[in-house]
Order: sequence, then structure tokens, then C-alpha cells
Amino acid sequence: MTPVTTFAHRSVALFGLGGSGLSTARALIAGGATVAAWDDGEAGRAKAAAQGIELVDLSSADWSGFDALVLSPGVPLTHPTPHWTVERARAAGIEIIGDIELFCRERERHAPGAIFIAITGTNGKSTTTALIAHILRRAGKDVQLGGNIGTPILDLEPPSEERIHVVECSSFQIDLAPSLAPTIGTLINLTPDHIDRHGTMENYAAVKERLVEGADIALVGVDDAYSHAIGARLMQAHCEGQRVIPVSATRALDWGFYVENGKVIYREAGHGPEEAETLGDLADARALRGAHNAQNAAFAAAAVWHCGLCCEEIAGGLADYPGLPHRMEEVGRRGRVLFVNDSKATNADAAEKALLSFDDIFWIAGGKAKEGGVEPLRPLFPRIRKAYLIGAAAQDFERTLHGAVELEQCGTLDRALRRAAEDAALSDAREPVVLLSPACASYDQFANFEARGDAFRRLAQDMHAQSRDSGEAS
Ligand code: UMA
Repeated sequence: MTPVTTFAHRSVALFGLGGSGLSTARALIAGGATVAAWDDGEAGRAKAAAQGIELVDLSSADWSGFDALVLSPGVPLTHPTPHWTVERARAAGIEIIGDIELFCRERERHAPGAIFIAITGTNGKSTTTALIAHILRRAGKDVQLGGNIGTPILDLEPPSEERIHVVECSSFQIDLAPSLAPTIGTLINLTPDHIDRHGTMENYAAVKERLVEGADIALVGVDDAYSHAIGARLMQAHCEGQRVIPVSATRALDWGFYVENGKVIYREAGHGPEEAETLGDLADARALRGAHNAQNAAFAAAAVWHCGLCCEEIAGGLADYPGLPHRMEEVGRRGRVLFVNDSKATNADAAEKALLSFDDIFWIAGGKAKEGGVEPLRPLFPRIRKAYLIGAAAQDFERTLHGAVELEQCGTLDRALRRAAEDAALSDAREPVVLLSPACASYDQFANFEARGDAFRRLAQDMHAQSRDSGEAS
């Protein structure tokens, strides 16, 4: 835990008692603050009470005694309308901040030179964050990994000169961190997302820009128009002490980090192409398939390069990165057949990335459908050998796939997996892939996408064990 000492002997209103709110309350109390905690929901309040955190109904409290409102990232700050606590804090004239801001102040106070890598972007944040942490750890660094990826930042060990914090930041968290100034800031890409929370794409992009604006080393993607414009603006601004470095996954750059022919390359400004360094070969990186992962790899390589790692350490880390659970996770093999769990793909956009990453796909799809279904995936239908449909969306998906993709109604995941494995084993493909990438939420049949992915992994591994016991080649 990182105790928050910057609010010692002061009084804080804390709202939102999910994972990050409870962690923040504990860290504030450990640092000597008085915390008045509240949540709109009974469940959050019950959890706080069980941990001995003092509950104060902030709707009827006297706000004149509070020094700050510490807000959870999921609570609306500006859109669609500011939450009622935000209105109360503004009326009381106190600052509104989040857990990342509290961490930044602790770092500034106790270890300003500690390396802090902050990662944002619309897509690929979690993979890039986990990949950076993986490469640094295998190179022997003391690494703390958290933020939006899952572990609340204040649950991490405190910043110190020998320790590197690798932190995923969502736009909600950046919005609550006015003094965010990482050592290395990375903005991977920007496409419309969370517009309900930021009002417009421009507002959303402006929030994300703040993470790289405050960074000593700003790694900025150039493959989409919004990030490209941000990088150009920062370069033009020439802020003292800041280096802005472009990163591309789609083209060779005159300088910066990029991917060319599957290799991650660094070319320093002013150097010729013959002096460019190869930092890794993605052909060796099984958990980093697909163009989107090439972008993640280029950013991760750029970040760890600036932590002083050498080419061998970077190449090795890219190659043996194990991937994140439920994201194109290779969960087993049976003979030539590869089993891939991409349960996190709860919409067509996410499923597209997996479908683009493999040929000869035996595709398990369905669940609780999102608007638009799988129609946006039509250009990728030729990659699908056969579809195995499950859950509430199965009939809808059949209508879309009809005439374009061979399909089978399977109802449940276990039947779909069995049928897909049988067909894949009989196919003439070099490496047939049984892919769970449902393009749907899981709630019709599972508690969440993790439970769905866990079930797939277990079933695939059981199948693998059975085939081993019966002496099949594997
Ligand atoms: N709450 C209210 N009133 C409201 C809204 C929320 O009382 O109007 C309360 C809820 O009752 C609940 C609590 O606030 O008790 C939930 O807070 P939260 O939504 O901020 O969630 P946490 O559990 O604190 O998790 C947060 C991040 N969640 C969001 O930003 C929505 C987690 O990111 C993050 O992993 C965690 O902090 C640790 O840093 C999740 C996420 O969905 C993965 N992120 C979004 C994304 O990736 O797209 C941004």
C-alpha cells in the first residue's frame, strides 16, 4: 500500500466504494487523514463498514470542513451531468481529485525521481501495460503494476528511487489527476469511446492529451488522426525538458519507434536507416499476434528502451510475454489444433482483432448480443471455416451468417467446443484454430466474461488431457 501522507491531519470526503474507493480510503487513513466515505449503493457502503471505514451520508453532511472530494473514476465528473457530490464540492470550493492524483503527490513528495510509466489510449492499454511490466521484470527490475488494469494504484508499494511504477490510466482517471506528470507517458491511439462521459470526441482527446503533455518523455502514436495531431502539437510546443517521440505500427518512420516486416525498430533522430536498431521480432512473440499487438509491442519497446534496457532484454521479453487472460489467450493444443480464449471480445470491434489474427478459424460466437451484431465482421467471414453459435444471440447471428459461413447451432459452450474441436481435427488446415471470440456479452449464460473464458480454458485443457491419456499426438 502507498499511504497518502499529503492529507495527514486533514479531512477528506471520499465518494465511490468500489475497488479503487476502498483502496483510497485505506491509504488516506494509513497516511493520517480523516475520511468521510459514502456510496450511492448499499453494497459499497457495507464493504466499507466491514473494513472499519467511517461512513458519512455526504448528501446531508456539512461540506465546509472538507479539504477535498476524492472521487472514484466511474462517478460522472462532467457528463452526462456532474454527480451530486461534484456539485456539492464545487459549491464548497474544494478540489475534486482521484487516486492517481494522490499517488502523484506522494511520488512528488517522497521520491520525485522514481520512474513512473503511465499508459493510455483507446485500445491496447492493458496489453501494453502488462507487456512493459513483463519486460522490465524479466530484466530484474522492481516493478509495480496497476491502475485501470485492475489493482488500484494506492494498493501498490510506494514509489522509491529503485522501483518502477507501470500504471494504466483511463480517461476518467486522468480527468481526476491534474498534476499527472509521468517520467514516460504513452498515448497509444485514439478513436471515439466514452463519449457519454466526455460529451464530445474533442473533450475525450483533450483529457487523454494531458497524460503525455505532462510527461518527461512522451511516446505518442502517429497512426490515427487524433494522436498524430497531439504529437505534432507537443513537438511544436517544445516544452523544456520534454522529449516527444513518435511511434507507429503501420509505417517506417524517419525517426522514432516503428514496426516494419514484423520487427520492432528504433531509429534515433538524425540517424540513417542503416543505424536503426532492431529491438525485437514479432514472429517470435506468440502472444502478440495481429496488427493491434504490433502497436502495443512498439510502445512497450519504446517505454522500456527509455528505462535503459538493451535490445536482447527487449527482444526476449516480447518473445516470452505470456499474454493476458481472455485476450487471444492460447489455452492449449490438441495435435495441430490450437485453442484460443478471447472471451474478453464482448463486441464485434473486439472480435475483429482476433479474426484478423488467424486463418482457418473454427469460431465460437454468441451470448448476449450488442447492437449491430456480427454484421461489421462480414469482410472477415472468408477466414471462418465454420461458426458454432451459442446463447441468446444465436438465431440473430445465424441470419447474418446465412449463405456466407457454414454454421451449427450449439446452444452451450461445451457443445460448441466439442463440435469445433472435432471439425478442426478433421480439417486440412496447417494450424486450425478453435477460437472463442463471442462478439457478445456473457450475461445470458455466465456471470461475466471471465467466467466464460475460464470455462472455455477448463474444457479445452480437459480435452487436451483426455487426448494425452488416450495416446493421441499432441
Ligand atoms: N458509484 C456511485 N454512484 C455513481 C457511480 C458509481 O455510488 O454514480 C459507486 C458504485 O456504487 C460502486 C463504485 O462507485 O460502489 C464503483 O466505482 P468505480 O466505477 O469507479 O469502480 P472501481 O471498482 O473503483 O474500479 C475503478 C475502475 N472502474 C471504472 O473506471 C469504471 C476500474 O476500471 C479499475 O480497474 C479500478 O478502479 C482500479 O483502478 C475498470 C473499467 O471498466 C476495469 N474501466 C473503464 C474502461 O477500461 O473502459 C474506464
